[in-house]
Amino acid sequence: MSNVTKVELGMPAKPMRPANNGGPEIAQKPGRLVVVSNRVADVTAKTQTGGLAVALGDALRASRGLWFGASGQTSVNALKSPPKIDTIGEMTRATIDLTPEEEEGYYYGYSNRCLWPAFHYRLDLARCKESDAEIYFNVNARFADALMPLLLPGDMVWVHDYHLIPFAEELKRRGCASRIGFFLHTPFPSPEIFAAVPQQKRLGNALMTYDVVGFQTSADRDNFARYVTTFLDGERLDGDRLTAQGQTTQASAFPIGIDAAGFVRLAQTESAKGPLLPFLADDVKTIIGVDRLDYTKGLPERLRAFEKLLEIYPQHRRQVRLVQIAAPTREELPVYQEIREEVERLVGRINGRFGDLSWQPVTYLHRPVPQEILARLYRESAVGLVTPLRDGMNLVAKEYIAAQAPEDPGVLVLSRFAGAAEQLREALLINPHDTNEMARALDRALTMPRQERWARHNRLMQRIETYDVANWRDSFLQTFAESESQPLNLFAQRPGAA
Ligand code: ADQ
Repeated sequence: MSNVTKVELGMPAKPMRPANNGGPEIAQKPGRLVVVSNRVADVTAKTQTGGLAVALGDALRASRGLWFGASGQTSVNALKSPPKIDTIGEMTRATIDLTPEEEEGYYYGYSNRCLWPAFHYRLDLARCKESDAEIYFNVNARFADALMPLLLPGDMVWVHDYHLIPFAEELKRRGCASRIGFFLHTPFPSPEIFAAVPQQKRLGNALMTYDVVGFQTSADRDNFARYVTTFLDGERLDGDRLTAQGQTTQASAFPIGIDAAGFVRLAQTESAKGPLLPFLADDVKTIIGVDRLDYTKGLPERLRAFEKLLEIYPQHRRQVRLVQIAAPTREELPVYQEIREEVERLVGRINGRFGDLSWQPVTYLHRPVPQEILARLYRESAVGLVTPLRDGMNLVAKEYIAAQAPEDPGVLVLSRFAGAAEQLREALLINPHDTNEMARALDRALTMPRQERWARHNRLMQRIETYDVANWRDSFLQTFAESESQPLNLFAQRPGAA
């Protein structure tokens, strides 16, 4: 089962190189890597926790590259201020501040009130205001103005995520001849959903100006291809190439992974320290959930499924607990305040309904938790419960698998609507909208014989180790290195473009 074919996953049947056994391949390629993302990871932090930040940081150091993005600070003078440039060892970091109006319109407004919900199939929550869209396109143009003087011939510019869809078009409009690639960390929704975004043509055409466009899954890539053929009058060429409006791009799936070997080491080291908390030392089995507190993550659905488990399988009462770690996120937006209230109301209801003086069914923490603690919690938990309504990939599912003790592993219960479900087929796959199905899957996970747990975990682990974060990076960079920079077709119909 570890041989995942190209047809199934839209990625090479063999990994680009064995996992985690050498430096990034970019080291042998000419030209610098330039990473562009909304926020720049703190590459000076003594302990880097994000696998993504470490993987990109390694590639940037190997090519003496540059990481460019917003600083996370706002300033009323931002429009007049040049980028702040720091040299950090062998790489450079360049950041710019946003004005408060830009942060509101570009980040909270268009990116997180329009694109984030729309890409997660939540058109009911999508507020795509034209005034926010203008600020979004203008911030992308300003980012391009700031980056242009810092680019060198031969650079490969790798742009990340939905905040920066128009970035390649803006760079090329300014005469940039570098190859420019894009990776979307969220799902790409079905064409009918994407076409409901008022600025869809402008965004779709902008994506076509990239030389490579990467998606998390083959389903996302196929959605984009269908959008291009149906709504942009484009064509699907051989391989993964698409053409529309005089632009041709390579659109492929590159499923993101974790630093699997690093996570295994972390979980092993931490587990040697004994039970994390006294309450985890008892015989009660733990179901663990770890998420940003986002409405896409299916937290109310998860809590209702746990409640249903206690309701229809009374034998699990006092024998199981749910530990839910929910990190605060985008709290300025009212919809995030509402989801928090709903989650906290459900936690209170379940604890009030089923708990007693010696057993609390749900332990809920509304804060981020350090990775070493997470690794230990995963390892001590009999079930990892990952129930997004939609998710680009979901790295928590992969971290849970990596943290298990191989001889006595826990069971992953995973939403079919997480990108990770395309790869992690030996998890118990569930529909997060079906409370009864989830409750049954939880019962099955809690009572699964050790031999079956072992067999499932073994296969999942092989896949996670093979398709780790370094493999994701190197696969993308290899495709990117083989691509050619396509010039901007200035005669194309570009709705809304200046
Ligand atoms: P996210 O939506 O943030 O990322 P996810 O992949 O689940 O989602 O998590 C990213 C990281 O955050 C994981 O390493 C996880 O451990 C950490 N994390 C989550 N909750 C935490 C908590 N309470 N405390 C501490 N750490 C926590 C977006 C997309 C995903 C995609 C990633 C990477 O939405 O679908 O998998 O990018 O491409």
